[in-house]
Amino acid sequence: MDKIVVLASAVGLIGLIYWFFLGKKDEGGAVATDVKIKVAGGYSPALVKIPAGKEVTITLTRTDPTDCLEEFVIPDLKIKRNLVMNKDEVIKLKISKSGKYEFHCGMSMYKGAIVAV
Ligand SMILES: [Cu+2]
Repeated sequence: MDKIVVLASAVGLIGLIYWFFLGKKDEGGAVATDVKIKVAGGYSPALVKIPAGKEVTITLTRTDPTDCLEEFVIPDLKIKRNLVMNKDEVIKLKISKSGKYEFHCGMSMYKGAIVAV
């Protein structure tokens, strides 16, 4: 009987460890109000988490001369910005409704998303 209890708690603990480490990775990092995204051959990070209902600053820095990356679009928020090479573009926003807001370059080749939680 004791062995079963030990085994059950060991399995439970392993599950908890997996959940803790792997679960977090899937969510794309911690919730932040000051987000920096590098734009070069795509977006890094491509998935950012922000708190819903709070003012958030997103800073985009483009170091890739690819024409199409010049345009940055968040369709659901009606945001469209031109990213000048090596110059920070600051977007301030407040998303009241939690959810996933996708963004992409001018021709939707590169994609990412903002998740408001
Ligand atoms: Cu593109």
